[in-house]
Amino acid sequence: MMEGLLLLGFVAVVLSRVPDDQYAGDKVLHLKPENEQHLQFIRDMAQTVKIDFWQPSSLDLVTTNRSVDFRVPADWVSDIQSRLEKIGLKYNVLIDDMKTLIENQFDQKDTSSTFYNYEKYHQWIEIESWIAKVAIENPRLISWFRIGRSYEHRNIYILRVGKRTGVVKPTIFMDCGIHAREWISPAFCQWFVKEAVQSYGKNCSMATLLDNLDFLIVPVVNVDGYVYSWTKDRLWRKTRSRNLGTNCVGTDPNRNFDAKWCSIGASRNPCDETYCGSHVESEQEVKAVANVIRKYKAIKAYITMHSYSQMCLFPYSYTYSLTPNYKELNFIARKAVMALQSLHRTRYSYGPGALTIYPSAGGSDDWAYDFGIKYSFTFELRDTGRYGFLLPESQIKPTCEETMLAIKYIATYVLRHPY
Ligand code: 0X9
Ligand code: ZN
Ligand code: ZN
Repeated sequence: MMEGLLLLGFVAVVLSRVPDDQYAGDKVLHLKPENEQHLQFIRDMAQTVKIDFWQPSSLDLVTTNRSVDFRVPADWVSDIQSRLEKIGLKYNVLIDDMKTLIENQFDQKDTSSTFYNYEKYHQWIEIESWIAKVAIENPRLISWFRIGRSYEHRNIYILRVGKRTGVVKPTIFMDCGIHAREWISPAFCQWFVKEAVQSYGKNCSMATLLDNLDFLIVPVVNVDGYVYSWTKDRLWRKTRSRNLGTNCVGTDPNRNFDAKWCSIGASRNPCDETYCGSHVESEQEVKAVANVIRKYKAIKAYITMHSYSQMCLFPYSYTYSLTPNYKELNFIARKAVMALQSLHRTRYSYGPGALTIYPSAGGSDDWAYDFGIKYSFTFELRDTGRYGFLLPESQIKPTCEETMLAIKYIATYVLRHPY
């Protein structure tokens, strides 16, 4: 079975790209509402045209001092543009043609390397065989387990990365790919593992971390959604579980954790992007992650990778209240962001989720924190909207390089502050 896995991933994979005219001519507009009439227009549009918020912020967050990005379907573009001009609502065209952008995220030049190309986005079957291969080739540093199965019966894997010492070490849990379309996130988890194995023995700071800590890494949590974002809809966010009484598919895994579930910034409508699910941990993928965290008693930090907006967030998101260790979390986030910025001057903001991005319940970071993991962070990786979820492959390397600095800062901090 293992051999089959390895073979599958390392033959050239023919991409089944998205259906031909999907997203052709769709634009993303950046709106700056200035008065109540503008706000009302945005609310009406969201209702009637089913314009998508480019980011999953909710309608009640649209205010006059906050700009908002909308994806407008091609056949509505001219109508909406003229109506925007009529009411004097200022806007920029953030993305001129979604389809072109979707195609352009893939690097044209073929830079296939002998082992594995970490500067490309990879389909799930490639990532799956990479997981097996990287573990088998680095037995003293890596072991791998299956932590569960997805709704569509795919395996969900975890890699344990760290020097085997025979004693229980403080552990940092990191997951990627909770949201399907945020492709830079799984790419970062893979990059992190690559850095760990390549720099062990060479790079002193990484060796210190791996000698004294374990990392538990889930490269892709929402595997079904990830596959769907490659084959059917590049902008898919949720899981692929079926919902009773509707044709709308999927639950937002980051609204499905047991953290003041569905109380704020989440929807009870299965057709919405932020559907919280039929009950807490209704999603097998969410249950798999939560079960591992419940089982491993040594987890001292939880880190989850998302995109986009360039932020380092920490609890809470389900309430505006600050955590008891707010000062410490804010200090760590500030330092992590400073480390990140030192490489390519990429600017990140940081703070509690509710105040920094938007209030929303049922997220993994809040759940991990309330479970007792006091160092809990959500990263929103590059960029700030130019490409959004469609970040070109040419940005994988700089994004991952700078993010490594933030993660290494947090890991070093955790090592020096045992609890
Ligand atoms: O809304 C989310 O789930 C995250 N943003 S994203 O654009 N990647 O979807 C932010 C999560 C912040 N944390 C919590 N809401 N708990
Ligand atoms: Zn996300
Ligand atoms: Zn660089």
